[in-house]
Amino acid sequence: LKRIADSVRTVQEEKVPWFPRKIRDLDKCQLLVTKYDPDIDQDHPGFSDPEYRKRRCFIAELAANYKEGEQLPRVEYTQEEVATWRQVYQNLRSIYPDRACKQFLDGLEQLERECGYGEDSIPQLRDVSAFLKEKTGFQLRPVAGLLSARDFLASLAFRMFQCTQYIRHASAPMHSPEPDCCHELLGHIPMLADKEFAQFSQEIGLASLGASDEDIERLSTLYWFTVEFGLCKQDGTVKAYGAGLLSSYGELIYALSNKPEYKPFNPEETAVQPHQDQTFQPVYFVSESFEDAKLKMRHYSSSIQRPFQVRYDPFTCSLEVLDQP
Ligand code: TIH
Ligand code: FE2
Repeated sequence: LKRIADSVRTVQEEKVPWFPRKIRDLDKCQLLVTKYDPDIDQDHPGFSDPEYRKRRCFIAELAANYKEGEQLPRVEYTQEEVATWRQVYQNLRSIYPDRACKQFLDGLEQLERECGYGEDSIPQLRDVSAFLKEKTGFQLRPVAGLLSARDFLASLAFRMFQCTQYIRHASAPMHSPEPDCCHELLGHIPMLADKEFAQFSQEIGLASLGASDEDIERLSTLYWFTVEFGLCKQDGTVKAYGAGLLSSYGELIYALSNKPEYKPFNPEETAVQPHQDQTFQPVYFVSESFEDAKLKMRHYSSSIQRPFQVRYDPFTCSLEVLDQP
């Protein structure tokens, strides 16, 4: 009888994709997606700029060689890179007060006061990671480019956020089809300094561990329309909380104009909304509030079928995997 039970169990375990159980395992969560590569993609603004491509390779190397527990690499940014940052910062900073949600503005003000944020220099991941760790327990690690959804989401389960460190090409500061340090530092970091949002992010990560490819696809679509492109109501008006909006001057203006379509955030529907990442989104999802988005997402996540449960142990920064009775 025991042998039969064991074999049933093995069959079941084989169906569960590998997932990280401790923070060190994130060294194995580095599968990149080659998309918008300045070395391959002719439409990339850096394609015909060999200097830019060389620089990108250098910064990608730093990330590729990084191992958990090491100090985060510092990058000495060039004057041209800082000039791009300055332009992005100045333009966005001037429109945040009317368009960004409260949590974002609060986080950004703290970063400006306590972490050296400003238009004159590009913040270093090492300093930002230390800041976030104190605020919400989130930490950063460098990543060489666009990560696969499964690896990216898995790291969130450990309150680890994988950040690119190179900057967008100087010729296209107002919108980038791929993540860069402007997107990470201006779009994501201020939100990750908010406790409730940090919890929301970690919960998406926990729901993704060992999930089927289909469930990963749905979760990453939910992530896309919330963490990246989410809007929410605050004091009777619609504000942005999505990082893809908060790091793109062009799309932040567009998203809060009367041009795009708005739909109410509802995970079952949002999870299957087709989307693209080349240009502005045609549709955005609006949450009633953060609290509402969090509760709806939690309800959705609990409906995902997995033959085990996971619990994050903050003392050891590792996962406990519990078999369902
Ligand atoms: N479009 C964003 C920007 O211009 O900063 C970057 C990205 C958001 C989501 C994917 S890439
Ligand atoms: Fe992002």
